[in-house]
Amino acid sequence: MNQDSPISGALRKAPESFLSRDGIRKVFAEAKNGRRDFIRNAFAAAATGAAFSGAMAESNPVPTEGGDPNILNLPEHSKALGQGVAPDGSYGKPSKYESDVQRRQSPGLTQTTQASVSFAPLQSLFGIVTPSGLHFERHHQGWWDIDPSKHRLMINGMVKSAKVFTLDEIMRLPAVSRFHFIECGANTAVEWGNVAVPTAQYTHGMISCSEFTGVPLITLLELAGADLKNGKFVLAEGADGSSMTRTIPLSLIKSGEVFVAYGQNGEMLRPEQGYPLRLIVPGVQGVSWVKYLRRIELGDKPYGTKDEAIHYIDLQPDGLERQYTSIQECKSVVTTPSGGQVLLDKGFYNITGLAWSGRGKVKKVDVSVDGGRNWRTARLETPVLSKALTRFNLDWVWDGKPTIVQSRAMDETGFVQPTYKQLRAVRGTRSIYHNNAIQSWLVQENGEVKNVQVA
Ligand SMILES: Nc1nc2c(c(=O)[nH]1)N[C@H]1C(S)=C(S)[C@@H](COP(=O)(O)O)O[C@H]1N2
Ligand SMILES: [Mo]
Repeated sequence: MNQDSPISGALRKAPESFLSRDGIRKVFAEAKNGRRDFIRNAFAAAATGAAFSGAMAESNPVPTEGGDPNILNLPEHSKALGQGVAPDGSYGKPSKYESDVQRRQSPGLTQTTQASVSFAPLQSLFGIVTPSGLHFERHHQGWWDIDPSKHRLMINGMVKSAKVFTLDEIMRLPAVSRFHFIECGANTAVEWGNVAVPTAQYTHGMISCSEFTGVPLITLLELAGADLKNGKFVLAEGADGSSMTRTIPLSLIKSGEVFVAYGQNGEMLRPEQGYPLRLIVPGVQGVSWVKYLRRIELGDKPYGTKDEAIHYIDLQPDGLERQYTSIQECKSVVTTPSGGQVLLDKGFYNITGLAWSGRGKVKKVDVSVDGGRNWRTARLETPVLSKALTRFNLDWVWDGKPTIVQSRAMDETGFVQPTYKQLRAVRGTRSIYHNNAIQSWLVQENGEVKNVQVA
């Protein structure tokens, strides 16, 4: 995170004034007033008989009589020679005008020696793929940039002979490339307590979607001579200090869905995402996607490791814990308009957002622009892929009055995303994880959008 950013500074010092609200408002206001200011300036100049001054004169050598100088004047970039290709051996970067599209840390979360979560800026993204540099992060014991030549993956347990693979050996095997979302079980957690964090980045930004490339885990198990008849579960273990260990049912692995990835969006995994090897467990909560994967053990019962006993379990109304709730249920969020954004004026807007389900494809997304009284079906953008983010869009004409915007997704199993009231009726009020309730954004009369909770 950019330590010099005034936005992040404000964030750390004054959580209540949270982020880009002001920045966004300023940008929108400038866009809106640009034309008016120009006309005003043009009139002022005409009245004093003076030429346009400073930068204005530079960019407006031709009298424009109130027209848009951005169209009337040929810009510098249309007249002169542009820059050459990026320096030899360089790696491309986004436009400098996009520099505030960043991962962000939440001032609301406990930070011990270092931050352990960063959120993806969902409100600024398009389509379904998360740029690798903006992928959310969750590190239980910090991240590492591991030397791939020294990294090893061991397959042991109920196998003929334990086998150790180097990365080169794994990359020789038949590969698959698939788009999948990864969502932390703690995504949207603070909303259980109606904390109402200000932006979609903080409410839903512990999700990302990439095209991952790697080798099905079943291939590696077969190469080690695994006892696939008597084996029931595998233990996946990471090589970082957290020794992240998770139990995964062999049935998921036998389907060929689970794979060991080295690729992400066309290049090698990012270090923050587990370079050089991570487990991809489509539809299952993020914690099972073990990063820096170093060992797979085949066994005949769940391992019940520390990470499974104390994390990612939900206390139910009856006092019992809900455990091994690993599938991420159907969920969606409107990303525009969303908290922290400001609508320019009444009129037309493209409502857009993301929907997903850990059980397969998203079948339908309905959107309400009146707090849930009426629903219209949104257009699903293609491709609609299983256990991947799905983009939806809907035409909307805002009448300028305060209103609440929501989305409600349904997946191919027929499961419909619940309201908070429905979810709490089943889960009570003591859950931390696995919140997939309908998100509400209040559009205020002045155009500012706020996070609100509707029961
Ligand atoms: N080895 C290892 N694997 C891990 C973790 C970790 O801390 N160490 N964090 C888990 C959790 S809780 C989540 S939500 C995801 C986060 O993946 P990301 O950082 O690539 O977004 O990785 C999972 N795998
Ligand atoms: Mo997580």
